[in-house]
Amino acid sequence: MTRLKTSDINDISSRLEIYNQEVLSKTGRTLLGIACHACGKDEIQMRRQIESFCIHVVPVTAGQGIITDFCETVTTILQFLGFNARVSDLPDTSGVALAFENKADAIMMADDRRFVGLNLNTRSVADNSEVTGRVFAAALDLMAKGIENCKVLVLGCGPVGEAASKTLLSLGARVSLCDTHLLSARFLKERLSVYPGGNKIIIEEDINTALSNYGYVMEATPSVNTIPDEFISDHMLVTAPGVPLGISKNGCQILGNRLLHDKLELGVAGMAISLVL
Ligand code: 2YH
Repeated sequence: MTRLKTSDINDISSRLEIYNQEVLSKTGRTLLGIACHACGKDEIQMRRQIESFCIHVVPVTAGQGIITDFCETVTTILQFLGFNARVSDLPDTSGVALAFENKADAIMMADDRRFVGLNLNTRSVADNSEVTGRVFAAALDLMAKGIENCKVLVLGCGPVGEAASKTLLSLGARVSLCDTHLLSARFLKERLSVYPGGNKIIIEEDINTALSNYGYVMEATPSVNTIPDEFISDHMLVTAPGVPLGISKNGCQILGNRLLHDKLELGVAGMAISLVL
């Protein structure tokens, strides 16, 4: 699991408007729009609800401790979307207590293993890995103008790839799995076999051969150079929640508008929307 660094996130806040426009031009929807699409929620109805939805973002000192700018950046993303969000004045247990005492609707907090949103009224939990997979799969659906019946290669069979695969199956895509650990792909295929379309999942054992055969790719690995430049075709569409990104700078230029990648924004948007009733 990748632990975010301050250098990964410290320009997110100042670039949110630019990123929102970029996302709009690539998918036809804003950050909020993609998050609503991923959660099956109506954007106009959501807009009305979120301004009164109060989220405390609680710093966590456990494990490797505070990441400078992490809570501030999460809060800025939430405020940009229209939520009533703030960084808690207190960390850890005291911050959680303060959120309850102040009647916040939700908390967001992360340690070294999990980044979660907790709805304090409904007890629902939004897990960053799960929601990120779901949101980037929904974004691929938008970029493809409908992913139904399309072959999609999911690179990485961890929690993000698993959630993405479930969403892609629910959208009617034909999912293929690829992971450097073949057993991870096999176990995931087994888990997904109970979902509609899950019995048709293919495991691709050789990533480079696979890349030549797919126009739609979900890059959900924590590795660099998973999609080498020479395997980027002119029609390939890629959504990439993986950190670090598995595509070179040159590869990003080749893909241009056919690549959607970020380290925090879409995941946080999806978590927040899935917390709202
Ligand atoms: O980056 C992380 C973990 N790798 C969780 C990722 C889940 N997809 N955690 C952030 C830690 C934040 C820190 N405790 C803080 O500043 O509060």
